[in-house]
Amino acid sequence: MLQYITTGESHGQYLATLLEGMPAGLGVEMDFINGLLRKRQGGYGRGGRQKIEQDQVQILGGVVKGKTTGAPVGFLLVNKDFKIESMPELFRPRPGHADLVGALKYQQGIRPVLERASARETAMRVAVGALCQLFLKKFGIEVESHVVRIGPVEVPEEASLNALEVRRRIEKSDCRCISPGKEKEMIAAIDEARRRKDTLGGCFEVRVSGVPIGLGSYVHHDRKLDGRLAQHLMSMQSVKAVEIGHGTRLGGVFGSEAHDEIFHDEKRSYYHKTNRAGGIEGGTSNGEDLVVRVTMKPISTLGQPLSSVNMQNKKPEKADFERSDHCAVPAGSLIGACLASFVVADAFLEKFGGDSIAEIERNYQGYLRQIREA
Ligand code: EPS
Repeated sequence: MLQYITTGESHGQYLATLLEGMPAGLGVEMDFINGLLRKRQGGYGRGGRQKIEQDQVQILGGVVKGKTTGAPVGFLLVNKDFKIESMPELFRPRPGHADLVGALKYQQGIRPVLERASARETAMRVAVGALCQLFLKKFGIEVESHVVRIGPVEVPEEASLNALEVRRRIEKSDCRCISPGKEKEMIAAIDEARRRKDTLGGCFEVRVSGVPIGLGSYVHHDRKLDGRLAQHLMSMQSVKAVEIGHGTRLGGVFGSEAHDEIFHDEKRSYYHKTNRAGGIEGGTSNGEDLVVRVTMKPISTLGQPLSSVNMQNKKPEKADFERSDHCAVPAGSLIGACLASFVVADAFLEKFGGDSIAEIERNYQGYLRQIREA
């Protein structure tokens, strides 16, 4: 239903994207979209680039008088640090980066590879995800994320938090962490990485509240909600693992400890008291919050580079180093929430789709009645 394609290089003149499939009649709050873009640039552990850029998008089409028209929505972001044409070529690929595979596969130098593999591309995905969040809000669905691990520092799980509570708890946190005590430890861990000229990865959790029963499918492999979330989140730079609900933990417990028992009362209809499934059973949302945990590896650009090979003479040399971040997990968590927003908006449109918000609203209310009466 929804599709987007991004273009642009990290140090190119622009980043841009085209989002297709957003229905007509959605109010587009530019302050909200640009607010998320600014937040993406923050987070403890970011490097020098974010002091240069002040990411803001303008809309090129698909929006008239502040509302979507149903036509593709175009976003444009102008890079201040536009210098791609004059940047030096690199010859020593960084282990863990796309440098080596990209240079060999596309038969070109490393520079064009890293310019496109750069996580700066996620600015466009945030613009898309922010619009999807505005769409979801119309139907009472909220998406938020928080950092649950940076390197060795882990935040104890608080299973009952909904997306709005997470938002309130991370509002003033540089690490997007719900625990001020743990945030101090995270900051110390990132400082230690910086001191060692090293980097740190971690894990974040995305929570989506207000999701109706029935998004996704148990019938079609490519419409399964968990599969779609995994694909989109895994496509984010540095992501190495995506877990739905208790995820890998479920491999180590009895079935009786793994599943969420079913209850019913007049007011709530069917519900669960636990949410180990992360809100998805049989590839389909079950009415509980969606809970997705995403693990990011440490950034591969190291101030103390690992061994590599000079691609000009094939001699062993240390990998190239360029200005980078020490830890991007806080920024990654915000991006992850945007990617999840895209997937949920897409699944929502698949189920209740129409050309306008008003038409979708009618479809949605009819379905909610059907579920209540079941
Ligand atoms: C990145 C390298 C750094 C990061 C960048 C991702 O950029 P630069 O080389 O300009 O210092 O800051 O991330 C962003 C610019 C961003 O906006 O997220 C890389 O090599 O992937």
